[in-house]
Amino acid sequence: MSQVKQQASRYQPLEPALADRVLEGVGLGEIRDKVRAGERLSREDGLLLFETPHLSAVGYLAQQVRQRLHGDKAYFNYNLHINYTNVCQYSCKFCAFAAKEGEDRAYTMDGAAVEAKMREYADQAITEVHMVAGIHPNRGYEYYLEVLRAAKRARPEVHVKAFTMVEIEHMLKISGKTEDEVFADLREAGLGSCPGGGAEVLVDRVHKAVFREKMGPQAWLDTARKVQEHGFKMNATMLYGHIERSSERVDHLIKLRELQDDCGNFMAFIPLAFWPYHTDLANFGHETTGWMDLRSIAVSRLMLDNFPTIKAYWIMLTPASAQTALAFGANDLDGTVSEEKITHDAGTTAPQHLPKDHLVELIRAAGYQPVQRSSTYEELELLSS
Ligand code: V47
Repeated sequence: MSQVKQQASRYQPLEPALADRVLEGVGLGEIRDKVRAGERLSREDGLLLFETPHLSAVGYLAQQVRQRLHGDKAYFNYNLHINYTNVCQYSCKFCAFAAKEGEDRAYTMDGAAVEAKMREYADQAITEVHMVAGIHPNRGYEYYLEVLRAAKRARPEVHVKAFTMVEIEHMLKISGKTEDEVFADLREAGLGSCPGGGAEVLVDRVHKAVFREKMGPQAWLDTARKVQEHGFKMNATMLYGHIERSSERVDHLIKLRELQDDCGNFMAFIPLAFWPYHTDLANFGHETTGWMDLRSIAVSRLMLDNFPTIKAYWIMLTPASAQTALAFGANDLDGTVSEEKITHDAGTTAPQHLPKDHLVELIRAAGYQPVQRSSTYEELELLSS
């Protein structure tokens, strides 16, 4: 932990007249004016922000918005991941986690195993468990309720953030129940909110090329609408750094922004950096660069004017880049995590776990005030800067 301890230097915005001249000089004067006025950015603005070589100017603009919304605060939570099965009926090209039944690396946790895993962490003050997994072809609707109930049995006070839109759509299909009944079952079993995975890139070309068997863009959006209309809060993600184009990233962000206008129950947006190892894109892909990571954070902050939080997920960004992202528009580092498998199977160099003290030090060293939050962004503990 000591290597992150250093003199904190607070975010210092450029002197406005100087910033004006720089932004004008690099062709971002019009976007600057819109950002200052709180005006919505257009598709063309988004494209320019992804294409301009002046990344620091994009970061500066994103920081104006981040500071306006959150001041000096940077959030994290105390959580645990449980990926309860890697058996999956789909074969998405970007995924190294999924296995087929009978493979040596295939595993499936039943309710008792989930409960036991939660109890292993009994001495830790976790407030959230994040549960996502493969779509097991031979487990029925009751299995999803069983893993939920098991987590709650072990730790009733812990918020369960579980099931991406892919699992929710699957449950709606296989349950033989109405939409209202399924959401009532999930609520009764203890579902707190939904994570943002499975969206990948909400564009048909990318869907066909890399995850064609799984739900497509419109189905993801329709399911997210259902979740929100049934009163659940959720997150949204974008998996970037593989075959997608800048224009497709912008389209993805605009689709999310429109849905948020309609429903308003998205809490956070999380750009997910693609890790290529052991995936079907391993030969094509390479790790994302720091440049791409910071730009994705910054452009998301600028385009998603109706999302309160932009999360820098350190498991995918690495702790160093996630910390830097706090000065490029991000206001949240996710949490302590532990036991994450999806990104580690794909070769992330990030550790499995960061202790709370380490997250706090990362935030402090970047000049921000650490705030431990709940899953739904209530402030639980304000630590000193
Ligand atoms: O849905 C799969 C992505 C997602 C790879 O909502 C990959 O708070 C990188 O959604 N390289 C799961 N990414 C993770 C996720 C998430 C994480 C943290 C917080 C939240 C939240 C959500 O990971 C999957 C998929 O989009 N993914 N394979 C890969 N090789």
